[in-house]
Amino acid sequence: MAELEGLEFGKSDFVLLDEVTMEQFMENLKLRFEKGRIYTFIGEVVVSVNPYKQMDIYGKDAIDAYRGRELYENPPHLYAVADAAYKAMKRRAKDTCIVISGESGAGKTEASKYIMQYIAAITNPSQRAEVESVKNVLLKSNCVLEAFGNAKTNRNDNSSRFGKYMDINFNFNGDPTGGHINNYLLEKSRVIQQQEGERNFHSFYQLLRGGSDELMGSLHLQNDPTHYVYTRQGAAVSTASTDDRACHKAVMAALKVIGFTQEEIGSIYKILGTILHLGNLEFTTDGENVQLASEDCIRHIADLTATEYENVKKTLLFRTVATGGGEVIDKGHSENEATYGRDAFAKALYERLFAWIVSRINNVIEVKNYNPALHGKNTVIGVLDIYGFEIFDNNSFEQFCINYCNEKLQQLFIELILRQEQEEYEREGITWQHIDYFNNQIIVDLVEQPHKGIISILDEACLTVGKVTDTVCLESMNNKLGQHPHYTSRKLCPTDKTMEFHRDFRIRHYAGDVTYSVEGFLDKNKDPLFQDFKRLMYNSADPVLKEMWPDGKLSITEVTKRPLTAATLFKNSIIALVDRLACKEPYYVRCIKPNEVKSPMLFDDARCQHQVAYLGLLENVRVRRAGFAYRQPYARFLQRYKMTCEYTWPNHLMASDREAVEAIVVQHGFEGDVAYGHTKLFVRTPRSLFTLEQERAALIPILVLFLQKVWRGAL
Ligand code: AD9
Ligand code: MG
Repeated sequence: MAELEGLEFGKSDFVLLDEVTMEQFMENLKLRFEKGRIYTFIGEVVVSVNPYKQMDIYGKDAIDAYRGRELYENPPHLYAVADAAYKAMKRRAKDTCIVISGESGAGKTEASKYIMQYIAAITNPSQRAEVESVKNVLLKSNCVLEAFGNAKTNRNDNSSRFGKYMDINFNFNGDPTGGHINNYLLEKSRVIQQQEGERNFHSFYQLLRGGSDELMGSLHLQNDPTHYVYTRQGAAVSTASTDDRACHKAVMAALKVIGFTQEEIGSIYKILGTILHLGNLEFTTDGENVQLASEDCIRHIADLTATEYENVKKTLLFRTVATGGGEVIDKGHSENEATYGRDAFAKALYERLFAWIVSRINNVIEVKNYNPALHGKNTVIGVLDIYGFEIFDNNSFEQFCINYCNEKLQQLFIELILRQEQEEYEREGITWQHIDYFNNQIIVDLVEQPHKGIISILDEACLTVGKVTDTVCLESMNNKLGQHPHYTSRKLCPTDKTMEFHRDFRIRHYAGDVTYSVEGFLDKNKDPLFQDFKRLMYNSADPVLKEMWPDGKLSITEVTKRPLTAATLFKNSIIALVDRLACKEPYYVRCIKPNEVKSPMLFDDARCQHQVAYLGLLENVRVRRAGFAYRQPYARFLQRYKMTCEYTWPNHLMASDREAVEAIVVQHGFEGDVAYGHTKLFVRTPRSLFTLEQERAALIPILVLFLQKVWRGAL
């Protein structure tokens, strides 16, 4: 058994605190952080504090120490949760999931990578080639998805700008056979615009810094991110913590390992090049007609997208519209429309590229030729790493969606850990002291309720014919939601002498108050792209590009006028995600960000306490302490442990299974550690069960020997 930590490192499980108070919780968390103990349990939940420095705790020795062990045998670690999820999946054929939550920069993505590395390390001991290849692709996919889906923000140099849920499939041996990645709402507005101090997606800088002369020449690009409008707006083209050039090499190599062909890799870079050229394209106007300031960019775009120069030019300056009489005409853009169209096109190109990369990876890792009748049940471990709760200086539609998603996940946590636990005790008739916790369902409803919620109001405004502006929509929200306890309307009239208009609303989220600027909400929700761009791409001679734009086949008269809005699509995907998680056995990692300045030394008490409070960790400890770590129906418990007790082996003569279970408990002397429910036995500490497990394990070989002798007739 690995050595457990001494008391100088604080309590390794918050359940062991003398008293469950915020002071004690924080004292323990801080002590452990300062002593380099970044993980602490709350029962099976791991609380993690971002160390902001490399820790020597993830090597082979650590993996060996955690492999196959019970949770409480080792100090708290991500590996302990990963192993618990894996064991439950393997021993009990249960689908499990590991939900990693916490705010931006708290360490979710790093945690998800360590968990995947652990699972990869402990599986496939016989090194079967096909399993190794699946593992390799699963691990390499992180590198590619981070390059295309992560960016430097003011909160995190490597912030995930998309949500990721990955299912890893296992065969009956417990070896990975494949997987599937679901991606959620990529923050595509970043392609065209970045706040001060932030960057576009890493992929652009990696290409511009790491691309060979030959590649750059073929893309008509210069090795300089400050040359491109789309990569220089945040005035932060470099980050201290990333080497773009080295990452470019690593991504190229990863793409090859995953199985992207040379042609496909070429197309990926051509699309990035196209986007950069689009950003540098300027329009001028003589008051009537819109012109291109320079045509060089068009030539490059036509070359990179394998389309005709004239078609590119026309698509950027005109759009096809169907008149009332069914006639189709070309209508010239205004300068604003042309700029808007260009940006929308750039965003859509990137979004589709990202979705296509994910789907290509999914094609490779999809479980093939799996026959449950032949191979046994295919089980799954899901790993969720999704953007954390965000409060920026300027919060827009993206933050609204991200924070809504975090509300949903908090709701799931409450549902599974807090509420279900309490309900089960009540159902089983176990004495139980009710624990109060804040149920955030009310905020979830504020956002998603049909007809009344914010998303519905937004959608209604988007579908209204005529010119509904963001401010009109805001007014409608204020009217309908002004009385809601978690919504604050800010009056639309000038509030002071500066004649400033409030164009924002505030939501009191479970994790804090966020003020959202409504500007751009409707547009981002409608997310329109002129059909002409889709047609242009569909008619590309580049098969990869063409594949990404199947809807470009439709002519203007065939296009569905009212596709689902971005918020509704997102809402539907998050509801589906929660359903998916809810039917699995959940394991939780709750990440905490110790300070705002990425320092390995600083434990900002107020910031940490705020996170502990909103993550509901104290309530979690209370429920856990009042509760029981294990529970099993009497019959199952008996079946497993009857061999450890003389009154129950091989069969008992008692009136009920419950009485037989009592006999086992009494014989092993842990009566004080259990409670008897109507249908189940509840065990407070895992250690009692562990004693039983050990005894059972010791008895099995003796029993096998005994049975062999019986069969041979020796007895
Ligand atoms: V966001 O919601 O995607 O913006 P995350 O994913 O929660 O956020 P991330 O895992 O990216 O945060 O961690 C931020 C940074 O903290 C990393 O880039 C590392 O520099 C640092 N970090 C996080 N966890 C660890 C760790 N276990 N060891 C060392 C870490 N450094
Ligand atoms: Mg992340």
